[in-house]
Amino acid sequence: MAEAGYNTFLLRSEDVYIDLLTDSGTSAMSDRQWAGMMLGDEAYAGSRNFYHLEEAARNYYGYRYFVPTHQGRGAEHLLSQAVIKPGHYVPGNMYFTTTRLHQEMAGGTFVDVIIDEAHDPANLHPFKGNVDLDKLESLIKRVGANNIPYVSLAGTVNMAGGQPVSMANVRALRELCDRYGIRIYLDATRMVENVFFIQEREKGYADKSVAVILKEFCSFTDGAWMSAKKDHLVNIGGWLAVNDSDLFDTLRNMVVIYEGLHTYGGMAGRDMEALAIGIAESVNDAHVRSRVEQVRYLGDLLINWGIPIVQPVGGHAVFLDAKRIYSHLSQDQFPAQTLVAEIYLDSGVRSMERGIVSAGRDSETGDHRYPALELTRLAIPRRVYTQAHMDVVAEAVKAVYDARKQTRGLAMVYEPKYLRFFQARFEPIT
Ligand code: P70
Repeated sequence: MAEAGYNTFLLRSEDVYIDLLTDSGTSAMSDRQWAGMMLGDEAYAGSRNFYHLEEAARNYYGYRYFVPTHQGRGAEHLLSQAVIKPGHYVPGNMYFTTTRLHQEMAGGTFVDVIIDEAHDPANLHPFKGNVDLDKLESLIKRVGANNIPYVSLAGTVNMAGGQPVSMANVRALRELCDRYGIRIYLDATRMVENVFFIQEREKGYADKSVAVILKEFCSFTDGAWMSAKKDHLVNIGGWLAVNDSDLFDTLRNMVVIYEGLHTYGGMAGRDMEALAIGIAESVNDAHVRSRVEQVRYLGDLLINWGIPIVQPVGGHAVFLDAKRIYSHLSQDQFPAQTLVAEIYLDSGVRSMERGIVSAGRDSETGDHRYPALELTRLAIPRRVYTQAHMDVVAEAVKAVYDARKQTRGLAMVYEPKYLRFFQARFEPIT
């Protein structure tokens, strides 16, 4: 830990026992996906794998035009540069680190319009990812619809603890945005997991398949971007899809500058084939259920032991409430980062900070942003770990929790300019 500056991003994976740093690019590909890897058509232009991929994305998400990218942030970059102008405001249901940075670098200001319940780890609202339509409408009235290029809507909101958006909410959001002529672009990275919660919790959806609900949800939006490294069960890949043909022209032109030709966007042909197959596998109802229920299994163990976590348990990860666990530490002693380090030291389990370090500094004042949520994330890769691994993780968290009163915080001794959580270094406060 000392060598890694108390930052789990700086560890070598061979020094990790159970790796819950992220569910991104870490899922296991199926036999069918691996078979697809053998069918790579590595032509520079017009690879057959590209057409399979385009067709799969269109089939399951329903958008008209498709642009491949190397991963999610490549798509965020293109969309942000194409539609955000300096002075614009981009409302969204809580920030995501890379998403907000790309929006800011294009000259926009991100405005959080998620419902208040999302900022309270203990609140049991079934759809804590919902947009607060009153907050959004008052922003529109304050800055004018012309200064809002789009609403940045995310399925299962990562920073809120993997919390879903309801169908009722996206439908109402569409109506509001139509009244003002504002577009909605969806971060579909974990939208399949969002759909599982709609199927489970929202009236009228219990008998509909994940695939059917997904298509309905997307129909209320104007386009989407995707980090395929999550829902789509691949190690690398992403895409952007929109309904507007002029915007598509712009994006398809930009992709050749930053990612690669518009028929590969930074992916190898074999990667596109594995991704096309992964899209179809991702909407299998039994798969999604077992995935989310594994996360819930871990969460329920911790809840039963009285350990404070974000509830309801989210789709891709269990989020520990470091603010409550280390209530004796101030937020600038980095409670969530401290918890990350302690869990690793106890058991070699790797997790990730999602609190003040991740939130970064205010671009105007230069001060830390102090987010209400100070969380440690245990993200579960798909199709990788067993229930026995979850038991080991739960026991590690319990051991660290039991020793909480003796635990001291950290000081940040190195801070990079962008996305500091990836490379920052810390030392224990003595
Ligand atoms: C994670 C990963 C990536 C991600 C995401 C959402 C909702 C876009 C992206 C970007 C990886 C990560 C990224 C930044 C900080 C920590 C970890 N999330 N939207 O572990 O996609 O990584 O493919 O460029 O969750 O949550 P990509």
